[in-house]
Order: sequence, then C-alpha cells, then structure tokens
Amino acid sequence: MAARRRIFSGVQPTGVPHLGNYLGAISLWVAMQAEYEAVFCIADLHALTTPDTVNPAHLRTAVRDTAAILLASGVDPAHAILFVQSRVPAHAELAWLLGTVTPVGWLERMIQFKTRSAEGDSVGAGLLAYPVLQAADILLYRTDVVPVGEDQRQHIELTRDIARRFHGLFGEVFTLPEALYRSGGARIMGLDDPGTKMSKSAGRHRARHAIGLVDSPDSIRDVIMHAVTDGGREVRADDLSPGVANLVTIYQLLTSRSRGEVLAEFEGKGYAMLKASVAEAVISTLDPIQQRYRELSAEPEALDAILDSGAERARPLAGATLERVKRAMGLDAPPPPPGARLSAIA
Ligand code: AQP
Repeated sequence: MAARRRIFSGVQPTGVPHLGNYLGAISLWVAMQAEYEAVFCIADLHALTTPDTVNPAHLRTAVRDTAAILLASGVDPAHAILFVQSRVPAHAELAWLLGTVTPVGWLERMIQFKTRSAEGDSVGAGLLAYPVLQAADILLYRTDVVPVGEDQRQHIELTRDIARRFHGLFGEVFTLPEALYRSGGARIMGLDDPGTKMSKSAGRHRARHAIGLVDSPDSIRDVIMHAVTDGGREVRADDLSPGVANLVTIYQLLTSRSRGEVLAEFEGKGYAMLKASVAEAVISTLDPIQQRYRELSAEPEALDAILDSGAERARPLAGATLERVKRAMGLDAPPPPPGARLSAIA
C-alpha cells in the first residue's frame, strides 16, 4: 500500500484563534487529518516575534488555550500529531542552518516583515528570520501539502525557494511542499475593515475586528451586526462590496453551500437580514466547539499529556531530517581514518 502523503500546518499562540483561522486553516486540517499523515504545530517560537505576547505567563496560557481550541474544533490526536514547536529543538536548529543559505533580500521582501516592521519602533532580528523558521517547520516533516490561509502564499513560496537553493548547494534532502487553500474562503477579512485580513494581533487593538472562537453569542451578534459594509442597503449579487462579499463568504463556508445558492437566498434582501443569518450560523457552528473547549480547559493535565505525546512523536520525524541535512552540509562526525584503532586514539 502506498504511504500516505503528509500534511503539516501551524498556528501561533498569539491569542484566541478567530473565525478566519477556523475557516481558512483549522477546519481544513480537521477535514484532511484522516486521509493524510497529519502534523500540527502550536508555533510558540514564532509567537515570540509578536511584542504583545512576550509575557511568559500569557504565552503559557495561550499555548494551552490554543491546544484546547484545536482539539475542540476536531483535531484528533488519534489521527494527528499535535505538538508545541519549542518542545522539538530540531525546529530552531534547522532554522539556523537554512538561515545560512537564505539571502537577506528574500526576507526583506516579505510582506509580513514589511508591514510589521513599519508598525513597530524596534524590530527584532527574529521578525526578519521568521519565514526561515517557518520553512524549517515545514521541511523538517518532509511535508507534501501545507493547508493554510491565503495570507501564507508568499511564505510557502519562500519555503520552496529555500529548499531549492539548499538542494543546489548540498544535494536533494527535502520534499518540496505544495500549499493548499480553502477554495473560495482562504482569506477572511476584518469585520471592521474588509480591506485587511482578520488577524489575532489586529483583534487585540481593534474593537469589532474579529470573532474569537470562544466569544459569547451576544458578542458575536454585536460584531456581525456592526460589520462594515457600504452605503447601500440591499444585497445585489452583481455588485458586492468587499464587506458584503466577506459576509457572504463566511455564510457560504459555514453552511457548506455554493456561492450561487447563498446569493440567490439573499438577493434583494437587506444587509441586516444577511448579517442576522451570518450571526446565527456562526453561533451554531461555534456552540459545540465552545462546549468542548470548556471541558478540555478544565483538564489541563490531560491537555499537557496530549502535547507531551505529540512532541514525542514529532521528535524522531524531525530528527531524521535534521540528521540528513547535517550530513549533507558536512556537520556529521567524520568517519575514522582507514586502519585507525580505537586504542591508538585513546
Ligand atoms: N483572515 C484569515 N483568513 C483565512 N485564514 C487565515 N489564517 C490567519 N488569518 C486568516 C490562517 O490561520 C492559520 C494560523 O495563522 P496565524 O496563527 O498566523 O494567525 P493570525 O491571525 O494571522 O495571527 P497573528 O498573531 O495576528 O499574526 P499576524 O499578525 O502575523 O497576522 C494560518 O494558516 C493562516 O493562513
């Protein structure tokens, strides 16, 4: 029987995951985990590049909360390896090795670096090197497919470029990964500004930007009923503004219907009706996830045990690739010279 292809993906513990994370990535992971060999990572080393989360107590809590949300959303440790990035040291080690073959110009061109460095007054080297660590995450597991939101397109391309460059210098070691996006909904936009993607970091500073997966029904209704649309009043299928299109996308994904069906349902109806339907679809999707999240959160030891076992399973996979990389680069111990006797060395 042919070996199953492997998927790898991650989420940063930078706050409570939001509807964009769920629709763009997490729900895709859950749908794929039975068919593929699945490896999912809580990327705490990446989170350290987000200044607001450089608080040890917050980070520890966020790691557990993120684990609980992923499990509550359907990530199943019986199918998937779920682990915390810093618990598998090969990630940091491979990132260093790949950094030595990655031109700085490639990193300076990354949109995420340009945006985030323009926002902060002090930029850590980690923010620049972030995509190299992400490349290490993916390449360590000889990943075939990376299910991600569309915001990660440039990062996956860079991962492939770094792998190709490494191969040119040292020979073939890695599998070249393909990105996989959720069709029609790989980028959910902010509800306060449909021009920017929904993100955890923006959600910390902007009211009514995102819907957190554990937000209360009242809060969800409030955010969606205030979602920015446009000057019109009714849905016109042939002229959707970005804000209305975003609501249609959310509804379509949550109800597993085609865009055409959703547009036919709301054509000529007021925005308030569309918003009310979206709010109820979000609430009913999140209700079982929230119940399970509360149960899981009440048992931190059980969560820790799942993460411990995930790291145990991830380490040998990552270690095998790291060994191949080190051998290719000449970092393995040299073989003893022919005829050398141990007693002569001692
Ligand atoms: N708006 C989105 N729509 C669809 N998919 C999304 N993802 C993120 N935002 C959207 C996907 O979710 C996975 C985890 O990404 P992340 O942890 O980097 O999420 P974030 O919300 O982008 O996190 P931050 O902390 O706010 O980071 P920055 O500030 O860097 O954006 C990924 O697969 C991602 O594509």
